[in-house]
Amino acid sequence: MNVQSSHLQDVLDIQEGVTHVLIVFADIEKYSRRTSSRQKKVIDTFSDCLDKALTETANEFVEYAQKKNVNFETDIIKLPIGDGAAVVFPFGAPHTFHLFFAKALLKIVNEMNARSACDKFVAEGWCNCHSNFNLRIGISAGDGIIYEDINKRFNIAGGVINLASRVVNAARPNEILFSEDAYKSILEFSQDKVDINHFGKGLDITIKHDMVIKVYDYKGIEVKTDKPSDKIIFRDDFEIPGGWANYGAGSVIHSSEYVHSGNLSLKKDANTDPHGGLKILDGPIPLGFIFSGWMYRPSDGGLNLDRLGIENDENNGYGFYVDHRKVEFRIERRDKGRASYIVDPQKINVHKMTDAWYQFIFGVKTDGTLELCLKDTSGKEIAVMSTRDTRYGTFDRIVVHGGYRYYVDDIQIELCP
Ligand SMILES: [Ca+2]
Repeated sequence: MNVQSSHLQDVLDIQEGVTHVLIVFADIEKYSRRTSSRQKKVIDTFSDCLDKALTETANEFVEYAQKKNVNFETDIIKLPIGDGAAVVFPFGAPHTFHLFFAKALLKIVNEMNARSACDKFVAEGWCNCHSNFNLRIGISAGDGIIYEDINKRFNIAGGVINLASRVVNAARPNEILFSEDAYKSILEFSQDKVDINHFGKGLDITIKHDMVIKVYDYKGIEVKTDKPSDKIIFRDDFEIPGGWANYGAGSVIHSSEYVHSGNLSLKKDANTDPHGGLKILDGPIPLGFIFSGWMYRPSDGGLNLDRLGIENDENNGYGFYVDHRKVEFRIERRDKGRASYIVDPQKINVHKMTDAWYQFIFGVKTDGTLELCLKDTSGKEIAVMSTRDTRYGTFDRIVVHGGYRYYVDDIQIELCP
């Protein structure tokens, strides 16, 4: 690490540690919402992004580094703090490294997010299925005190680092906020390199003890963030227990035995069809939606049918089953919870369905057409069926029926355009 930094050693020896610093504080949005195994992956990815952005910054300012005899590799201080990191440019004078670095970092992170597109992440700012993350960035500038910490690494103390952490707390995802000193400094000393029009009007924010500070947002960033599909009206990855009720004499519980994403899925247990579990939606939905998700039945899972339905408060509705013994499937109607067979079963195009996750995509169209497609984990279609029924037209719940035990994960309901 930067214990070999001759520049920082000089700051310690000659200036008693006091020097002008530029600080970029990056904070990962909703970090703690993730499972601990996912948190580790997110931090590793974040660390890679930091390194890439620092390399870009070092390349951009290579002439400056040579002229001033500083080394971006060893002289920049990186500190893991809270749900993110502070990057300190301790070069003794105002400059634009911090802004260049912050912009590069946001760009790298957003390109990475775009490569592993995830609806849940886009909708909620976090997910357990990918290592995507959004950053908030706070920038401060001023005199700080460099010291060697108990790990024998260079560290920083003083108001300027505390201020950076206050500023980042006021930032929104994908936003770069400057402290007042950092804003004034970059305009005064780097006029030729930054456009004043890129800064917003100062905003007063209250920090603790009713103290008010002024911050300025930097608008000169192009961040393309995908808007979540507003057609998705329900989604559950089962990472947060609760919200599901038992139906009849069956039970559903959050379980870590088999998962498609994260650490938990929903386990159907305790009794056979129609008993099971249910989730009441936020409001009633009409015809014209796609219900999709993943299911898994272990070969020692007992009774054979995985069976889901979309129903109303009288348990009238539509659904389907996958029969593991016969390796067949079929669309069905539910009349007061009892299954009515409106189409013949068909063979699934594999020898067995147990011990592997498979995806179901169940479309309920506005004209009463019901379509079911099953896919294996590689995305290959292994079963397709369609039929039509117009008896029911409004639904308000997802019901887990069938034999026990099997597992459901990553389900969603998307309204058709
Ligand atoms: Ca899950």
